[in-house]
Amino acid sequence: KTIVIATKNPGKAKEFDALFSAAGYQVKTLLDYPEIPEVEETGHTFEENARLKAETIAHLLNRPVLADDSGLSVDALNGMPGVYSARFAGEMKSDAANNAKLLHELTHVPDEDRTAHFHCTLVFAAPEKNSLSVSADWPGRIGRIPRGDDGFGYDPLFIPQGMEKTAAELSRTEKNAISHRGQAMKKLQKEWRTWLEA
Ligand code: ITT
Ligand code: NA
Repeated sequence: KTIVIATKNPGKAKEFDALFSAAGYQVKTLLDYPEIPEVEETGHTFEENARLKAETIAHLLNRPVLADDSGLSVDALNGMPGVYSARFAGEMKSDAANNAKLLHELTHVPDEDRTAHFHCTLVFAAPEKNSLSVSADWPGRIGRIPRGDDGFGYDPLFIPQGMEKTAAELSRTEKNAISHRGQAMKKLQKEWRTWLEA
């Protein structure tokens, strides 16, 4: 039993691996389907982009596909980078460059104004079915120095609410238990097997 995750981001894929392998499913990603063309993220919301990725690729592969569109919204930046999180510093998509740009933009922002949240929307699409969609947020604040080697993306700068550690200092299990993606998966978990196996 296989579920295709419509992502080329290995950091995301690893988090889904843990979540689906517990249910006896094997996770594949777009890295296993090099023939699938890039789906341009032309939407203005996480929901639109996740739906676009999931439904386009489910149609191309004629099998169930889960897409994740996620990002970081920083209050002092009016919600940026938001849906532009992956390409904040440019199309080259380096996590280090994105983190450096974020720190630079927040240089003069005091600690109490560095609040932010991660958002995750998951859309599960399958041939002949209406897609399932769930979302969740993870509140926190942006630190001043990157810390930690686990996780991916903005994790070394994101300090979850009520914690001192950054998200990159949490183990994958600890992060999944509380993150935007973990919470969205928990919502999906209530519905996806009945939906998929019906
Ligand atoms: P795919 O479209 O191939 O899935 P992507 O990285 O382009 O990969 P998104 O458009 O959803 O995916 O961008 C999400 C970006 O938001 C991601 O590149 C990170 O920079 C950031 N992000 C999302 N979830 C995160 C998390 O759990 N920890 C740290 N950063 C995260
Ligand atoms: Na993206």
